[in-house]
Amino acid sequence: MADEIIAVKPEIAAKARIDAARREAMVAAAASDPDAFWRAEMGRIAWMKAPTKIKDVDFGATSGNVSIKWFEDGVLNASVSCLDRHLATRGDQVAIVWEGDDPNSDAKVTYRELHARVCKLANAMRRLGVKKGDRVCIYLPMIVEAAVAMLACARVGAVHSIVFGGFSPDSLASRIQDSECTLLITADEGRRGGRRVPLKANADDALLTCPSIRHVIVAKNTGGAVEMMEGRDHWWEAITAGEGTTCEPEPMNAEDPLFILYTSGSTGKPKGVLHTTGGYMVWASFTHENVFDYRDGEIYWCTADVGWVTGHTYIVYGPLANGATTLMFEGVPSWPDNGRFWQVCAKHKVNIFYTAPTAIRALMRDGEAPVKKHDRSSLRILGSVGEPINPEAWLWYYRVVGDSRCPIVDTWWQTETGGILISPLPGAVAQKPGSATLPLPGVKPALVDNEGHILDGATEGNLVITDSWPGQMRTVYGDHARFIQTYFSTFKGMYFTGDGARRDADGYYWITGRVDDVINVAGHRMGTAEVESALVAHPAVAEAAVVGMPHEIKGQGIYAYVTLKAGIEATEVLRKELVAWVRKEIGPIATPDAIQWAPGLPKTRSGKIMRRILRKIAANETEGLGDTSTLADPAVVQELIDNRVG
Ligand code: 6R9
Repeated sequence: MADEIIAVKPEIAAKARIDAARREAMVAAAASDPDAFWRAEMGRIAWMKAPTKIKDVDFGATSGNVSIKWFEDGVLNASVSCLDRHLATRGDQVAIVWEGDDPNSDAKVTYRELHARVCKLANAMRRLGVKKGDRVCIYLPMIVEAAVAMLACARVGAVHSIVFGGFSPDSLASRIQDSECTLLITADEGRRGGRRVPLKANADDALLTCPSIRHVIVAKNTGGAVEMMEGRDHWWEAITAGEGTTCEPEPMNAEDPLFILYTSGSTGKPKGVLHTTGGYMVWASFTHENVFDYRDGEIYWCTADVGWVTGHTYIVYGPLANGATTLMFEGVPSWPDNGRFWQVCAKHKVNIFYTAPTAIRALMRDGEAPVKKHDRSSLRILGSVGEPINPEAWLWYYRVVGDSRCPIVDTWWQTETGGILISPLPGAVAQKPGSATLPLPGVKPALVDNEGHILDGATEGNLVITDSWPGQMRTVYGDHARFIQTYFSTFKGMYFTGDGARRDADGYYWITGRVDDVINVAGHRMGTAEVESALVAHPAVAEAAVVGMPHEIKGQGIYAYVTLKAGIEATEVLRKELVAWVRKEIGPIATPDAIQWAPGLPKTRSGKIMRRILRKIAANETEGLGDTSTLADPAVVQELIDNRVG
């Protein structure tokens, strides 16, 4: 069956920033003279000293070392691009619309107010001794203070490391320790779906093992009771009260770090993905403006949390660099009822709406009525991110949410890429439901076989990017060897994404999902190794193997095979205890969906667990298990099939 094609409507192309001809011209310009192309694009952000050098990149094909530099002699401060330069032209324009978890609470913050709040906090941070290059951990809910804290870090040249508010004290502690943060910014409590999240209490737990932290700034959000440690903990209100509303921005080199964000990989602990200032800001601005076809005065809403990269680039840095009005939502799609997203769209007259497939699939279950109840006539562009969107969910999003009027941009990218790399441009590229379509101008994807040979034409393979783009990550914080090993050693001289993809005869990319041991649960990345190490830390567990399994709403669920220590009885009580244990160790997003007791795991004679087999059993695809001849003990497989759970 031919894929459905949704052509660009002429009225959309006519008004779009980029139509098909313009896109083609951009692709050609970026290919023929990349330096000239990016020299022109770098003007979209504010520089204290404009760069003269554009690109200096080595993917290590022959040198074995990887070095990525963009705009390397430029000087800037990211907060100036997001705030100061807008004051003269749009000081009274709303920068952030905040919508609370509680439908009766909201707030609007203008560019002028945001600038003042950022400066006050930045001044307080300097007074506490925070200097350029210091690492600051941010563990906040979706409140305006999160954006203020990020920009205040940028103001003083500190490197922020945001930890998602749903992570456990242990997960928070290991991230603080890895980058030796000296300041933590948190809140008393968060709110989500009518419940409270004890952020300060979690932070207190974490800080028992974090000697690098000298100060904690606590925003009052719910007013819930918290303990404050004399000398270490400061209320945000109090510490910023006497500070002035201007603050000298720290001059930063384009290649000075802007932030670290921890993300899961196939092995070991989460890695600190490091982004630098100049290239990241150019990429955030370029992609936000062009992919969403952003127009002055529009209300733009990305439903992500600032704890993930999507929140960094497409709630804060991209929209604010472009002088947009960005909506920040504290709540969840299902509370107080499953029409919340559309109620917020109607209330704030949202023009551009960007969410994740898992949310769409969950809302689809409830039918059209909760959507139709609310006025969505303000919507112009819809976006999707985080995982592959199945054509059925795509079409529901298109027809029901967008009334078949609004183009959908299915944006493929990663924490590592800083911003979108593969996506339709709404006025230029015909959409196919389920495909992220074509690379943005200046992006060079390719598909390679397992030996690294580049494959041509319509084909399927491992997705690599063969040349750099300004928003690319520069290193793994504190471990450049791991950076090279993870991303540039599988296929020499190319950036390996960890994803597999198909390319059709029109050159469209269809991302098929991770080809490594990373699972994508409701758009959140989880390393199977992380969940395994949490499980084996439990005293009853001898061994564990974790794989992803298909899940109707979340895309993938977590399926764990657990071998208990000798003499320990496999009970329902213990199963529940292990589920709660993993939640406590990592956080609720790592909750196992199924735990199967496994007296033995399928291993090769050299002792390697054969995950391919475990994935098939979890997916209930036990017909063609493939070659099992290398197994040390083939009988275990039948045992596991017979006792599959779910
Ligand atoms: C931005 C973000 C990255 C992984 C990535 C891929 C999956 C993201 C996608 C998509 C298919 C899309 N992914 N967007 N798969 N279509 N439009 O999600 O970053 O959390 O680092 O996850 O998510 O597997 O490799 P991150």
